[in-house]
Amino acid sequence: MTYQNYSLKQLQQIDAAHHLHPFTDHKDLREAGARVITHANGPFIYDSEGTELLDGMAGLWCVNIGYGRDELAEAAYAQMKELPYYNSFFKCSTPTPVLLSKKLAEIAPRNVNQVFYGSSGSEANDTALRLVRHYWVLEGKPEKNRVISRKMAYHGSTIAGTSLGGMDAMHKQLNGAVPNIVHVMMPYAYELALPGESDHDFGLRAAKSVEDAILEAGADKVAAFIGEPVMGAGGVKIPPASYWPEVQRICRKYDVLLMLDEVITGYGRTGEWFAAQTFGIEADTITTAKALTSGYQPLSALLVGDRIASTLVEKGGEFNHGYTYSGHPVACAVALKNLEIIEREGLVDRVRNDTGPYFARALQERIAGHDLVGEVRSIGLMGAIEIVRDKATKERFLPSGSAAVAVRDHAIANGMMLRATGDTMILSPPLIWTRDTIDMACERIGKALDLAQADLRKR
Ligand code: PXG
Repeated sequence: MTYQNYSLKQLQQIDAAHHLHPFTDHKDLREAGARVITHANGPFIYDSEGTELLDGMAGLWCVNIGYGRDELAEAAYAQMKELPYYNSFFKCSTPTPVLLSKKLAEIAPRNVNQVFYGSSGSEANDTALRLVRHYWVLEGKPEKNRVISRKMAYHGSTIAGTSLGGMDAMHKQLNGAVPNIVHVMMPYAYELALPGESDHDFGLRAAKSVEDAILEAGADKVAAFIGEPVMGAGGVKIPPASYWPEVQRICRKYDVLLMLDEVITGYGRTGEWFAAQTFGIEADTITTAKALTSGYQPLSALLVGDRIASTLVEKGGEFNHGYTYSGHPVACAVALKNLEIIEREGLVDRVRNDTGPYFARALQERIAGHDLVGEVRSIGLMGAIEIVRDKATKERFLPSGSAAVAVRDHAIANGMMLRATGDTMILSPPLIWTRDTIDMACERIGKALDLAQADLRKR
């Protein structure tokens, strides 16, 4: 690779001069210089200086089968030689999206049998929003066009994704969202449950906020509810068991479509192929991306339930929507190989029966007791650690988010890549992690917590 002719300083200077990064303060970045990741293998990533880091984030919630898989590179190479690109517009198709769609219909919940492709989670959510609104137009109810989402939801960064999402900082910069999207409370018991309120009751109350929003707008005006089964970027917020069944009951009662965003939870993360299966949810659309290819190629798949798909077919007429790269043959070839590897290695079952429960126990037994930790929680291989100043009162350190950044910085210095979001550390490792890898991670995180605590005491 030609980058080897450049020093880290040179790469950082060129990066600062020419490369605008996502979700980045470019003034800060210029001062600090980017960390340049150059290669990776299995569960480890390496920077330009040769530092090895255990990747606790699977890239960005996506590299589920780990790094360095020759089989995926070979699948891409073979497909590029045979047919690098052809479109799937104008009654054309290519073989790999056809076969991938069949595979996805096999592993998806029973009521889901159709797939619409894009290149990112944001695009797939754009498709989902267009599709549910189009559905109600086809059903003769064009006024049923509002969507209910949740505060702190993350549904991507395009205008539709940002509008569906519930991140205040993003909405402020949007300065004018897609209309008719409202945001209700999130099912986050740690901060929002009332004193003495059980998890069960809190889950029902959070679900009730969905019903309240439907009633306020009028059921004949509400197209759909959208939610991440477990809120990811918002801080791995795992809803109480009572939440999803109640949300589903409410959606059915008022004939409101249920849209799941499984961009993070899809393809094994919660110990089933999809979190819809973990929580027993029957959804009308399921947005997926990321681990569909383990991040080796950009690809998203909007899984479309029978109710919407059959209306599209029965009513006919063109759905005026699609992307140049919808069903990209190379990305789909890579996805097929990725799903084959997940199956062959039994990674979903391993998360459900072995590493998921082991991860939960390890966080509980080795991290939860630390003075800085208010709560740990996990589902499958997806976890959160709440950083607090006072365990009993849940008081946070000020300024907000600073303690979690201190933990993260010490973690990275100790060979562990994990992320801070607000005052929460989040973990989403590759599904190839074993019990030994989990032990290694807990040891490094424990050390980072100790070192951060020493710093915070000095402040
Ligand atoms: N939905 C969900 C639930 C996501 O997590 C998207 C949609 C958008 O996908 P694309 O492929 O358009 O990025 C995501 C993406 C973070 C972080 O900081 C998370 C995401 C993206 C960027 C940063 O945790 N998730």
